[in-house]
Amino acid sequence: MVPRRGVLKGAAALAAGTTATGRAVSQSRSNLPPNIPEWMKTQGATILSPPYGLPSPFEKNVIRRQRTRTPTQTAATTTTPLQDLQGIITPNGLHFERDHGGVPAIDPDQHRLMVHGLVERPLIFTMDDLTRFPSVSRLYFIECSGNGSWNVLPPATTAQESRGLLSCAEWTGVPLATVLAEAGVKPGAAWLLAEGADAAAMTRSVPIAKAMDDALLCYSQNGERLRPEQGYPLRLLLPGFEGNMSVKWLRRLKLGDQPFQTREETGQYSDLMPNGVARQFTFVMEANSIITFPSGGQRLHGPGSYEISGLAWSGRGRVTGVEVSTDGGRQWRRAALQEPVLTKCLTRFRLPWTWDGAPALLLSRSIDETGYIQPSRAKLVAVRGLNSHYHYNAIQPWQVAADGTVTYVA
Ligand SMILES: Nc1nc2c(c(=O)[nH]1)N[C@H]1C(S)=C(S)[C@@H](COP(=O)(O)O)O[C@H]1N2
Ligand SMILES: [Mo]
Repeated sequence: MVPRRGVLKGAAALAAGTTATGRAVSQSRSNLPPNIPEWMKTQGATILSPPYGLPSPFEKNVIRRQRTRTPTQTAATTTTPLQDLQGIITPNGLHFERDHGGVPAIDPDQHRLMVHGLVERPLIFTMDDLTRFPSVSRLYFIECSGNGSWNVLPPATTAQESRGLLSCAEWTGVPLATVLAEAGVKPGAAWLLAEGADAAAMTRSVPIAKAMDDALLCYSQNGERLRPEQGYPLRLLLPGFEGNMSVKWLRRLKLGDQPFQTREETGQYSDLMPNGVARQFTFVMEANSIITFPSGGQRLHGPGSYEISGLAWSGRGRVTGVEVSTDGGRQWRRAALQEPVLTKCLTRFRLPWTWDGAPALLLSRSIDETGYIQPSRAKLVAVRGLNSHYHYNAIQPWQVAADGTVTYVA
């Protein structure tokens, strides 16, 4: 789709010290064609330095960042740099973190999972026991229900700051249903309590239908064991549900006939409606999307061909379409969805765009397999009011100015 002349112009710009997207590169010309760059003149670094590989030092700004200043650095949150990533997988070192009591240092040999309550056989599993069950690997996103912001944020807000409590990985583990079958679920068991082995002893009630459906007990993430901050050595994963329920450092499952009314589902993680009634147990993360290029804090270097790209997702299943507008919502175009398009997983979308250099307001809206269409902020606020803290999934506009700067607007 990119006109050939545009590409050639980009190549010419390279020699002049900018990349095709206009990013300034080193002013020193000694490493540029036709010269032999300095890194070709000596041997490179030795192998195993370090034994566990790290990104290039030139990528030092692609990092998690603390979302807001919190009173402690243990009950805190970090965000994923969505604007710097390609495809749909979040590298493990960049998976967002939400910890209520810090990251415990758990020796897997001393970790146990206890299953009790309304079961035929209360059981205690070691990690070895759990990894002997038949396993599955599936790609799912995790999104904190505190992602997005009901408050209007500063113009300098980036995609990371707007929607970075969102990551996606290939998770490996044993279906929770398999482990529950081993314990034998008693008739009348309708909920289970999941408890973490952190200082917060985070606990949430999970409906038994979800436990039997697609819930996983995960021990691996993108091929390697979970990172400590993602719940090493064992976490619950409830695909499409608010991240809070995917209890990390999982140590206990107790089956009961009703919800356990923990702090996290009474004092926290409920949504106060305009009429003063609080909605409780709002599990599912509704359809959402964000344009990651161009996005807040980035800059377009002159009119011409660009590819708008972003992420769409829905906790109810597959994304069936993403529509993009470059004129603030007057006209919408269908973006291409990059395969694979998976249920309760991030989906990458792309749309070619020729920027004429005039101010543009970029929007994306995601549509899922239930037919739900991601709402505008005005529509969302009209229904939900402004008392809520969680479940903000309104369209995120980005304003492109004539000088190419991209800023957040609510
Ligand atoms: N035990 C325990 N589990 C937890 C938490 C916690 O603080 N303790 N935080 C929850 C919240 S609020 C979210 S959004 C997700 C975040 O998962 P991540 O840190 O792997 O991104 O974990 C959930 N599971
Ligand atoms: Mo969360």
